[in-house]
Amino acid sequence: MTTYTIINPTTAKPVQEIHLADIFETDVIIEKAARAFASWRLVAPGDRAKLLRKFAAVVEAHTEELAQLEVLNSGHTIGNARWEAGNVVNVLNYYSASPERLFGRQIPVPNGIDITFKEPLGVIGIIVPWNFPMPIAGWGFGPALAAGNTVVLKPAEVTPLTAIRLAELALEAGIPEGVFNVIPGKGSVVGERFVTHPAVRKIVFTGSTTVGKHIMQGCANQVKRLTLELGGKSANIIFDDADIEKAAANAPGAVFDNAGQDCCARSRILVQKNVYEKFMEHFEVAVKAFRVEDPANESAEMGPLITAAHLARVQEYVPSGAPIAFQGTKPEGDGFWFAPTVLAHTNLEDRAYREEIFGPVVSVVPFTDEDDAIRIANDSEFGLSGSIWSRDIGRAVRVSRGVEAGNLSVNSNSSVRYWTPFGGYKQSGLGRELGPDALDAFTETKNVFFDTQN
Ligand code: TAP
Repeated sequence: MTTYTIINPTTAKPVQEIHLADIFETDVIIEKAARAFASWRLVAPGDRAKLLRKFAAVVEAHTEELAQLEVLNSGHTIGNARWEAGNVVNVLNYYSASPERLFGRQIPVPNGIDITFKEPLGVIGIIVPWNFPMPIAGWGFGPALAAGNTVVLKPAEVTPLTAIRLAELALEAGIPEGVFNVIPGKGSVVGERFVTHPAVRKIVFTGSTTVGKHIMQGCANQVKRLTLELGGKSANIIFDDADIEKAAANAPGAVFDNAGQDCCARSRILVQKNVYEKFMEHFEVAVKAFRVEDPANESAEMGPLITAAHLARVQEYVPSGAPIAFQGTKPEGDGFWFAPTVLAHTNLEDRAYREEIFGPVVSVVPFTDEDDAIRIANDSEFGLSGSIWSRDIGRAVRVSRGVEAGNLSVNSNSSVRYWTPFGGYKQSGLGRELGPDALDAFTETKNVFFDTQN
């Protein structure tokens, strides 16, 4: 029997042993989900809606428990962890409206009537990374269940605790046995099996671009449906006409939130040359004031990195001699701590500038004008998120249209709103999650023609 020892990233101490499923156990659960599909898809739309609302209510009643579990397992700040549990509630409530609104179309055709139906796919395999265990799981299972699919979900090996609890809460809410299944295990075992098992009709994968490409190749064998949410190296673009103090005060949160372990982290800050010095002065004050501390403290703004191995990886991006402009603080002692670090690059071929570090490290680069800003922002294989700070509405519109990224904010660093579509350009992903159209990714369109001439 294979197990994994969960380590609390704040203390580096073991928390719990988790059994990792092998391929046979995975198959048994996939087959159970396939059987449950036959009845779940037939649950009347109003009843499925009620069950999802009940599931949301039960999760809401356990918000604090789930949040504390995420602090323990993932080192998330308690404020973030409460938001994350709340996001699952919101997503379930939002998509509970969908079963009763899963409309097809009646399309005018000669000699008959033509109707489209939105039909569920079957078993959906959701593969979740360790950086946002609850929200990323919910963005998949909320709309998937609403559309009438059943779900097998593999949490990241290192962060399974909240997903395991969510599956228990689903049963408590009355979601039938077999409809929502969480299978803790290795990506190379459970995740791979989702790709190869013919009963799994779609994969929703969030994680690294490297593993995403591998999964995409595997899905090709069965022309398996696939949504990919992958890496990022997003630009935070600050123009000279912006509120520089505000942009600088907000910039640490835009990249150091969740210790930079955020696919939407604005890990490249592009500042117009003539306000570069002013921005850096204010930014330094904000970075040094950013509270990196025990994530269980209500005042914490940043906690530790997820594992010792990840800490070592992040450290490699900041070798001695790295162009450090300034750094924030970190606690002493155990735990996987890395101080917020600001790099002022002159060489834009540096690994630290081009690659996704997934830690609290940001690069700051000057630019001359709008075209230069767009050119630098787009000079990346990624295209997930980003911000534009300017008081000039025309400029904000032009630059928003020019930047190749799926989710942009003007005079704000927010990325995720469950009401709006989320996903990446280029190697940041394929398809969109959330928003009003999410069920399109969990249904097939069936077209039926009725001949009225016979
Ligand atoms: P990965 O190493 O890619 O792992 C993600 C998930 O895939 C884990 O559950 C992992 O299992 C599993 N996996 C690994 N190898 C697999 C395989 N061969 N077949 C099937 N599944 C496999 O990523 P990570 O380090 O956990 O997460 C960080 C990455 O996720 C970053 O690049 C980040 O940008 C990206 N991310 C993107 C988004 C969006 S929305 N675009 C959101 C969050 C994170 P194990 O845990 O067992 O390895």
